[in-house]
Amino acid sequence: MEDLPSLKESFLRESSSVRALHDIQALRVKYLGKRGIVTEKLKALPTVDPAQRPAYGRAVNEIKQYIEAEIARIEAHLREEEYRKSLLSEALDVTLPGKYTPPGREHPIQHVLSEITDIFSSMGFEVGEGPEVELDYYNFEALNIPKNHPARDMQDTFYISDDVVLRTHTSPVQIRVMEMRPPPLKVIAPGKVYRCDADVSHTPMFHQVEGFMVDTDIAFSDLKGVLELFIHTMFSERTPVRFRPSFFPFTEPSAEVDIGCIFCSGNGCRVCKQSGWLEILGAGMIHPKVFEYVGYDPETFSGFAFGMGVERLTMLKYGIDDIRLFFENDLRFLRQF
Ligand code: 2U9
Repeated sequence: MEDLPSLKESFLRESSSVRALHDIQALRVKYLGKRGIVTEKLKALPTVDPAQRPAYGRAVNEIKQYIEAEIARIEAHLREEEYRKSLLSEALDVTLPGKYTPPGREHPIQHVLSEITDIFSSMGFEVGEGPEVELDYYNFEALNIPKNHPARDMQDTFYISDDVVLRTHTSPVQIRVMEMRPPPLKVIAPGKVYRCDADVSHTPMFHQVEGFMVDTDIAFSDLKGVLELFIHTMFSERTPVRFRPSFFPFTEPSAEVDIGCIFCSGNGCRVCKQSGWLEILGAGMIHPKVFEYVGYDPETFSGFAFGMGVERLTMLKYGIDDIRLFFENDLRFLRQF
């Protein structure tokens, strides 16, 4: 009984010097823990003189309750203080400027591809799609490109196996469309194509837009009308257009299409190699053999087809002299468009 006041006193002294939450925990263990001073006093209760035991028990319990309440009060105070400090140290200044993430933009090739697609869509052409890993049959055979044709050489074509290739043009898409649907048809096939070639004007992968139209009575004049309208929309209404005879296995007759040089207005410069003209398209009337492969009667139907390389067109449109710039992802180059 006698040492109970000094117990309270020592607790008061120690608790007044508590500054942090871990100190309060130590104090709790010291006084109220399993072997704490107050706990030991309660454990000693049976050894106390039975006459004094109730008074002793009450006194110890009173001290216990007092210490419990004090510890809870100090702990709450410390927690509150800690919270206040964290509010100050972790304060967020919502008025500071954010970190700038520049928005991405369309790649120039994708931009020109969309431009081409939009022009043909406005003329009523549908957009067709097909596999980039293609059967030799669709890529060559059905397009009247015979087994001994140089385009089939390993030097020019990526072979996956004897009869599977990476498509070298998007024409197989058009064969697949014709196999599935009867005329009349007006379809363009934009997409990636692959050729085993690499220099300033060739990359192993590039983009093409090919297109065709089949119906009864389609004439070369229809081809001229469609391509002239395309060129005049893509470049300018005043751009001169010229058709030159050419050869493709899948068209007969065939033509290459030139526009008056947009850099020197036809006077002759470095880009047009002093000729005044730039070649931008290949085209022709679909070969009767191709119609036979897809099961169309060449006596009933006729059609035209054309093809263009998107990288080449983009280079001409923006005066770019190295095709590899499109694939290096140098932002200084890409930001100019
Ligand atoms: C079918 C029948 C005929 C598509 C054509 C061209 C001419 C042509 C090249 C231009 C540059 C491809 O990117 S390039 O190397 N294309 O010259 N393409 S006629 O003829 C077809 C297509 C599909 C069924």
